[in-house]
Amino acid sequence: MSQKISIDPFTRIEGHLAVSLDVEDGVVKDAQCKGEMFRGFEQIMKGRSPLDAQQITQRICGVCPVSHGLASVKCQEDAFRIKIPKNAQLIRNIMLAGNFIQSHITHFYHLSALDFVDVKGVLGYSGSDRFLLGIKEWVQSELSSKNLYPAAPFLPRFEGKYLQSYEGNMVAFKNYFTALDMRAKAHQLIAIWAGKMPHMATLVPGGVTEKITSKKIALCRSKLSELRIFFENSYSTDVLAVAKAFPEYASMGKGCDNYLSFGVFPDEINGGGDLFPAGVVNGDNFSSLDTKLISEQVKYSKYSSDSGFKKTAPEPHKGGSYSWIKAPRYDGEPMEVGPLARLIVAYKSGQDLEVNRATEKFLRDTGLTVANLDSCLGRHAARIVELQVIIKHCEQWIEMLDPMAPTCVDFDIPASASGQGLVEAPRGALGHWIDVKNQKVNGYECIVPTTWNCSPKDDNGVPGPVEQSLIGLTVADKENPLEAARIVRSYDPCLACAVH
Ligand code: NFE
Repeated sequence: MSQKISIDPFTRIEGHLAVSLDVEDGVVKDAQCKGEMFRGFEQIMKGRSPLDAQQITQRICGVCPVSHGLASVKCQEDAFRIKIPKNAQLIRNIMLAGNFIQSHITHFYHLSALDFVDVKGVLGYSGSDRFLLGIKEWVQSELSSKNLYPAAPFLPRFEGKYLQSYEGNMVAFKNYFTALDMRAKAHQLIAIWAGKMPHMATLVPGGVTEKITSKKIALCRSKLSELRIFFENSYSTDVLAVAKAFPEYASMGKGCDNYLSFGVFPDEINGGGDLFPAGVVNGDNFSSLDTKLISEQVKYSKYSSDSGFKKTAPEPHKGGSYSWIKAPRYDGEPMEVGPLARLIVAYKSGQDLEVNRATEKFLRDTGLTVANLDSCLGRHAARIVELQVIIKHCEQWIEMLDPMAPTCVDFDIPASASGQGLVEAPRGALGHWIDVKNQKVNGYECIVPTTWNCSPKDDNGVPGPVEQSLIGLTVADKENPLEAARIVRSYDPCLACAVH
C-alpha cells in the first residue's frame, strides 16, 4: 500500500525544512527535501560597497556566521589581491575553531540527541541531583497542565525505542543543559577576537582589526581548556554511548557516496597546508578540487533563471518545483558535504594527516569500518573525530600569536575585480563569489553546505544526498517516522543558510 508521510517542520530550530516521503509497504520509494522560504541575500548585496559584504552575509545565519564572514573576506581578498599577515590567519583559525565547537555541541545536544535520549526517563529519576529533581518536578507539572505543548521543547516527540540505560539518559539529559553554558563559552572565546558574537565586528578584508595582548591570550587559553574538558568528558562519551546503544544506525542513512571538501584551517604547523584538505571523492576515487565544475541546477527549484552559476530569479509558482533550495552539482554529480565529507576526503587523499590517524584510531577503538562511516552514526562520529584534532591545533595556534606583529594590512578597492572565497563551515563546503564594478558589488553568489546536502532533484532527476539517504529506508511506524528524523538530522541541516 502506498502512503505519504510529511514531516514539517523538520528541524528543531530553523524550522523551514519539510520532508515528504512516498512509502510503499513500509519502505521509502521517493523522498522530497523542501526548503520552504526565500531570503535573497545575493540580491541585497547588489550596488553596495564590497566592504558591507562580510557584515551582511554573516547575517545569513547565527549558527555559522564565522564561516560566512570568512568566505566573504576571502572572496574580497582574492579579488583585491590581498595577502593577510600570519597573525590574522591564526586569529581566523581560532575563531573558526570556536565556531566548530559551538556548532557541533549545539547539533548533538540541542538538535539531535533528543532523538536518542529518553527525556521521559527523568520522570523515574530517584537520585539526589537537585537540578535533575527540579527538571523532574517541572516535567510532571507540565504534563498535568492544560498547556498546548506541555514540556516543550522536549515533548511532543516521535515515539519509538530510546536509550534504555537509566544512567546514560540522566547523564546525557543533564549535559543538554551544561551544553548551553558551553555554547556561551565558545561564543566568548570567539568574541575575544571578534568584539562580539554572533556576527563578528573585527573581521575585514586584509585581516582582523583586534589587537593581540597577553591578557586576551590567557583568556582564550582558559575558555578553550573548559571546552576541551566538556568535549572529552561529555560530548565524546555521550556520542559513543548512543553509538553503542544503536549499532544499527552505523549501516543506516548511507548518502550519495560522493564527497566534497573545500579544505580548511591553513596550518603553519602543517607547513601551511590545510588541516583538512580540499578535494572530491567519488566512490573510492579522490581528485583535486576544480570549482569550475560547480553548477546550480534548478529544474525542481522555485527559480525562473536557468541552471548554471550566479543566476537567481525567484519564481514561487514554477510548475513542478518543490523547493527554494537549488541543486548544486559538481561535474554533474550530487555531493555530500560536512564533517563526514572532510574525513572521507582526507582519508581517500592518501596523505599523511593527523585527521587520518584520528580516524584510524576511532575505527580501531569502536570496531567500525570506513564503510560504516557512511551512515547516520558516522556523521555524528565524524564531528567528534574532527573536533579532537581541531581543539589540539587550536591550543597551538593560540601559543603562536605574536602581540608585536600586525593583524591586518591596508588595501585599495580596484574599479573592477572578481574573486572566490572558499572555506569549510561546520556543516561543510561554503563558497562566496563576488563581482565588483565601479567599486560596487555587481554580483554576489553563495553556495552553502545545506544547499548541497538538502538539494532537491537535479535536472536529470537525480535526488540530493539527504533524499538518497531516505530512499530505501524502512519506516516501522508511519505515525512516528523516527528513523527518518534521526537520519536527516545527522546531516545537521540549516535551512536559513540553505535558502539564504
Ligand atoms: Ni546556518 Fe551554515 C554551517 C553555512 S549550513 S549553519 O555550518 O554555511 O548551510
